[in-house]
Amino acid sequence: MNADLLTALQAQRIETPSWGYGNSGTRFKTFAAPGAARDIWEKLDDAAEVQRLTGIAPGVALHIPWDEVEDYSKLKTYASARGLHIGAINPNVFQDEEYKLGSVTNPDEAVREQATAHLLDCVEVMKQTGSRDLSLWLADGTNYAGQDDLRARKRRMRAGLKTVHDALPDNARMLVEYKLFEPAFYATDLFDWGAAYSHCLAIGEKAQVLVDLGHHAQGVNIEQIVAFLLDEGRLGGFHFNARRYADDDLIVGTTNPFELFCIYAELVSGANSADDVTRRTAQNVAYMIDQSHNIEPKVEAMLQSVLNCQEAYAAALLIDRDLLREAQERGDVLAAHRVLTDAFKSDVRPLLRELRGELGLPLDPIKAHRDSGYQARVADERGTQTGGGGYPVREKAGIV
Ligand code: LRH
Ligand code: MN
Repeated sequence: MNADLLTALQAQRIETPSWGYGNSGTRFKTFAAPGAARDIWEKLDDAAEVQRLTGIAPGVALHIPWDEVEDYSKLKTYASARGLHIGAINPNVFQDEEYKLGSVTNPDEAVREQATAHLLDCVEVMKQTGSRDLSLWLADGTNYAGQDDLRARKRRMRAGLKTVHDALPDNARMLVEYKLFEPAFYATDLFDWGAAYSHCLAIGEKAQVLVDLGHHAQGVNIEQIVAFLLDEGRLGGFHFNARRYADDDLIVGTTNPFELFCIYAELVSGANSADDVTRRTAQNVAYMIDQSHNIEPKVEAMLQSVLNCQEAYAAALLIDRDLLREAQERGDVLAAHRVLTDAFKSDVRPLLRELRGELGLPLDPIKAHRDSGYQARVADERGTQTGGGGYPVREKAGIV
């Protein structure tokens, strides 16, 4: 295998989300999965299984307070004992009653202070876990025209983000995640890449944009947003998942594998750029998965997700960049397009088996996971925790 290819594939890193290992669902139902992780310790055990089988997923993102513990240094030790490290810290200012009308954008100053205090608490958690990234998604928005002053909310947002930005330790970053809608259904305060980007420019160098693949309107060209933000030096990271309709949070690469390939193609192009800012930005992108596995076995779903990212990256690395540039420069539209589709259509699985062989990893991680009996063992040890979520069943809701 060509040395550069081997080096690039060995250096690939995909961070898995703690919340992807636990029970999760929709507003209709959360089905209880046998052996689903019940707390952060079991979520780290499951992440260790994914890392054992892939070698490219040592980072685990936390969500606070879902993963809150007394002693984060104990959590850090528990993770490193399993070949893992604690990755991005995700605050949560979207579940407390006070946040109905917003968190840092709330008309009520006391609520804004409460939200900012939680975000600053998460900065303290970063210091204890040694995390580089504070990953911020804010559900803030409105449901009806006139409900609140949209420009006033924009200014409150910027002030809140600025306060947190300025509290970040050196070498830390805040990743600003945008989303078109849900749970707000009229206006979301961080509604698209442009809103996130302009806030990042205004609040400081440590602020970068996070692209969640499920947070765009239908038909949006996500790889173009990626190329733009890379070239601006403001692409901080991804929440990888897949969707057909809205924020479906399905396994990455399952609904539109060509889109995932094109995103990786822009990242490989950025990493090979002669422009220092673009190249450094590409080399510092945080690749994170953000999914909810409502019907799939959680660990195998996460494993499949990491492998889908590995395959998309491997194919993007096979793009003949000189041939592509030549065709682009002479305006040979279809020849240029075929350079990309030839790489996309190449079967990278033999190459990845060779890579795993060289790294002493199982050649077929899914088969190795199934043969390991891991799922049956944790189902036996952990049992089945009652699912939740969804509308109260008719009786309890007193609906006759
Ligand atoms: C919001 C989101 C955000 C997370 C949540 C679990 O839709 O993508 O990144 O906090 O999912
Ligand atoms: Mn997300």
